[in-house]
Amino acid sequence: MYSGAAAAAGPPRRDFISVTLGPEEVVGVGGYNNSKAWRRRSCWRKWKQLSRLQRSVILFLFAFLAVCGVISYTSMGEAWKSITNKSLNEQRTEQEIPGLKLANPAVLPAPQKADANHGDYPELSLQKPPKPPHVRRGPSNLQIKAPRRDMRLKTRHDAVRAVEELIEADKVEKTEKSIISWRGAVIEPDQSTEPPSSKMKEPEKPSSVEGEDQKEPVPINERQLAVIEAFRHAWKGYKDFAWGHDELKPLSKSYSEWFGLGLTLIDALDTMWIFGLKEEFEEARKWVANDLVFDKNVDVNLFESTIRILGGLLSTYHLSGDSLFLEKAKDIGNRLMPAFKTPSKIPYSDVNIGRGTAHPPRWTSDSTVAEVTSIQLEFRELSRLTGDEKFQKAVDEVMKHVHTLSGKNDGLVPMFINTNSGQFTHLGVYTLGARADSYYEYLLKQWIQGGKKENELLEDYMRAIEGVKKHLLQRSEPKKLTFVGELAHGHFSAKMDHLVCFLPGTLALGAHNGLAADHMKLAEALTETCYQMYAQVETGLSPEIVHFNLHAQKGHKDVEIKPADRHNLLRPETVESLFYMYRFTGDKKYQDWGWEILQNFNRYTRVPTGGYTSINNVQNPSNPEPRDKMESFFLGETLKYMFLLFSDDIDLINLDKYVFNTEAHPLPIWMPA
Ligand code: DMJ
Repeated sequence: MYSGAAAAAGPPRRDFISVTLGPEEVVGVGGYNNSKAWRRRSCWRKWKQLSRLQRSVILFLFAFLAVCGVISYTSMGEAWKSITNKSLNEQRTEQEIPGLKLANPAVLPAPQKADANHGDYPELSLQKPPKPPHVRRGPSNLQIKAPRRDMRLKTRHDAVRAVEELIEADKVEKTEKSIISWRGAVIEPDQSTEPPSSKMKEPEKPSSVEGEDQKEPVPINERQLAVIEAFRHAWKGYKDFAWGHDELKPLSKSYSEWFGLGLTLIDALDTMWIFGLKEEFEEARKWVANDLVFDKNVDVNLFESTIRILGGLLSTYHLSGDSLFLEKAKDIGNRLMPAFKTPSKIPYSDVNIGRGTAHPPRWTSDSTVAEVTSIQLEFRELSRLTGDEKFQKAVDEVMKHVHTLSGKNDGLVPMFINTNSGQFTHLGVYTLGARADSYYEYLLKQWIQGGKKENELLEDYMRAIEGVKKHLLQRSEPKKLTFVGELAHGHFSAKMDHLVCFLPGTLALGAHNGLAADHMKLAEALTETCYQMYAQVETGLSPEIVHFNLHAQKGHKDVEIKPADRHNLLRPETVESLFYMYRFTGDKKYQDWGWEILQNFNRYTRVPTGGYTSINNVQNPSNPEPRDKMESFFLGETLKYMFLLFSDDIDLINLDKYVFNTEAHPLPIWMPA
């Protein structure tokens, strides 16, 4: 049939004829017909009545509008996506850590440091940093998933199950495409930090915070879970019996006070962040916000409070982006400044942070060389963050002064320095152990922190390592272990503190940063030695000090231990070096050695009711004689380095972006612009 309306319009042109057959057309005949088909036909007719030109114009307009529509839809979609993502992220972070806002990445040009020495040191030619051969260049991300809150691992089996659960949960999250971690200890490539300039007006931003650009989380493995379990056990003891105090006494279920500043809690903050222990972190944060008061009439040791408290607060600020920690860091930093008011500008060892007075120890006007030269990373970073140059000025002056001092022996320094004269005292004794150790560590680390420009620091470091090689290295019998002894007025002693075991890690870090390749060889040999300081002992735990045998004797091992030296304080240095060595070589033996050490800590130092304890006798497995004290560095350093050692994620505190202070608190490297 044909349409009546078409007929009324006059004789249809041939091409106007349109015939549509179907039931709705039958229904519509003769009455009001608003059917789709009818409307379609009527429009078609009108269309056909238009001239060719009119039709072309209309078609062109339609096409134009369609193109515009497609373009604006795409860009609106993008904008909407980013708005919703952003607010989602913010909501989540707010829910997870109340009061914690995502901070902005710091992307600022890096001005030249005013006093940077750009002189040439031909003997210090840098090699290209070697690439870690093993570790897949994984997601540049620190966001391993936070373990479940209710996770209480009792057995190895539990640990395995927990890993499986994590992997399962990971899969679910991936499919939901809603991965957001509450932690974000990572510096994005474009989030460079800058060194303090001579102007230093604007306060700096934290180096690392969670961005919107989430990357794949790396699952925590079984050994890492075992470290988390150990941490939780230690934390339980601290929480139950020593909350807010300096150190746990796990056997007497009480605490000891050193400065009365919650030392363990502050030292452990960034460890909890890195481990993903959100609940514990939040609780500790509350304590910092409400109970941590520095306005106290108390004497604190400048070095210890700098590396543990100032360092801990600064790194926690960087990892979390929470300004509370920066405020507290500024407060303690200012209160420590009176220490530098000495005739020589070499700081006193002790400061009363309430009264603003400082003094040397009662028996001497000397300070320890390691102490006055191992506060620089923290004070320099405080200047960079606050824009107040006084902190950096004070500590730089110490380094410059020590650089020029006589009394060194091929770069090796004595152990004491006088705060009046500014001269070294007790000349002639050289060690890489107590009272000198971190001087060497901070030479290299400041150089790295400052973007490898301060050549005096590098020069002093390289000379010192040459000094170590020349005066302090020997090999033991029977295993021919390379060790670092001591020199006293020309006499070599085969004594080595456990503290010296920081050195292989530092050497490896230097080699990674382009320094001599033979430093890495030495690092490998010394790491083996430090491991043997554990392996050759009955409990598998190192004593505080060992003496190496220089001559082979039947039935004697390399390591000898004197009764006064056979305690173990849960120290970190060997595990620290294992961590660096694994990061840079990928050799799994370092992880296995660390695993053995963790198991021995669990076997001999773990207190069932919570916490770990130092022990008096590493040679007696049936009675290691617990000392009833858990040092804060067990949580701040030892367990943190264990966790990092067992990780295959090189971006879990990336060593090209962070430098650890001597208490294992990571601080950002000042990237060039
Ligand atoms: C820590 O406080 C620091 O590592 C320091 O540099 C040396 N002593 C302890 C750990 O052994």
